[in-house]
Amino acid sequence: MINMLSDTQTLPTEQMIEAITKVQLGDDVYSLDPSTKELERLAAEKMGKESAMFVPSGTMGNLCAIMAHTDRGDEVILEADSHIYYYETGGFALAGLSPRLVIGNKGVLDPDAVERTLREPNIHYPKTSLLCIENTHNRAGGTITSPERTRELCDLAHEKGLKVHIDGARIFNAAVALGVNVTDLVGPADSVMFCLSKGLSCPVGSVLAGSKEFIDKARRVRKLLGGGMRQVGVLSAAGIVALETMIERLSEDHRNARVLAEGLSKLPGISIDMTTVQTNIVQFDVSQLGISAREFAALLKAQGLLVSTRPPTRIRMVTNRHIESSHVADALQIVTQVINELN
Ligand code: TLP
Repeated sequence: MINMLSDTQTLPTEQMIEAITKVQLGDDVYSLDPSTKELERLAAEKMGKESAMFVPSGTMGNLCAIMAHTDRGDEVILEADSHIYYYETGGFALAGLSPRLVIGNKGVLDPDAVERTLREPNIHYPKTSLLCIENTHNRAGGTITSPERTRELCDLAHEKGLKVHIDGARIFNAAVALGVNVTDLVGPADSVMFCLSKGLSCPVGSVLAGSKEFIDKARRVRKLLGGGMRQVGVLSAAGIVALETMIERLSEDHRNARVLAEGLSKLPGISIDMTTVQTNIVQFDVSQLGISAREFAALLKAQGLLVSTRPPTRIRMVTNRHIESSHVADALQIVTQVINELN
């Protein structure tokens, strides 16, 4: 099987497994787990933030962030197709928040559009206290919000009294693709969550970073959500290896995604917006083939290619460290064969 379901499919590297077996452990709820402390120190340093906290998932990291930044009843501004809104089981509702959606341009928010949603304080309106940015943007196909745009959005939000959280599940993909330091992408924001368990190949885990005061608050929220973990060094040990060894190689995933997208763009019946192919995600539409995404994915699976669907008619393929250029060629051959059999 060629598995392009997601970069979450990556397995730990040998170096990670070795680190996991040798790690010294303690109870992290009592702040006694040395490698978790080291991972959090390293992550905070990489993000240019005061403090950081390990969390079991990106979803929990985002929820800890939004709950630590807001009060019940507040309004949160989200991109309309954002992961937090779309795929996190409405966690903001648990926090008693109301979402205000702004449609971005291929996932990238426009400061003018955000400004138009902001209202003067008035007894009829909820207090708008948080803006979330997703970088890279998953449902838009791995698109990047630039450092300049991030700065503009953060300046606007701060001027209006809002905090800014970045869902940076794949922030290192954005930094590597742009050839910038990750701090250029997260510096102006109040908090960032990034995932260790995607392209960086860890089995489990994400990190939330921000000011010390914010992380202290988020730690209480993590405990509330049941995310206080004990000998979690077995996971943090892999996270340290990820931050030390797995970032730069993401460019290979980007190169493979580009080759894949170029190949797909030449196939009949496939419609792909090449401008969205900026990192390791490739999305395309199969409606011209007169078939649904689910049916198309089932045909690919029968030939040995796993992809995810964006119903009703879009397919997503994600490159990761287990996908080599020969797999890209094989995947293209499978897609071609399925299309030929449809005609
Ligand atoms: N994304 C997963 C699925 O949930 C769709 C994937 O396969 O892409 N933010 C963004 C932008 C994400 O893409 C994801 C995961 C998360 C947050 C949540 O991370 P986890 O899965 O660790 O809760």
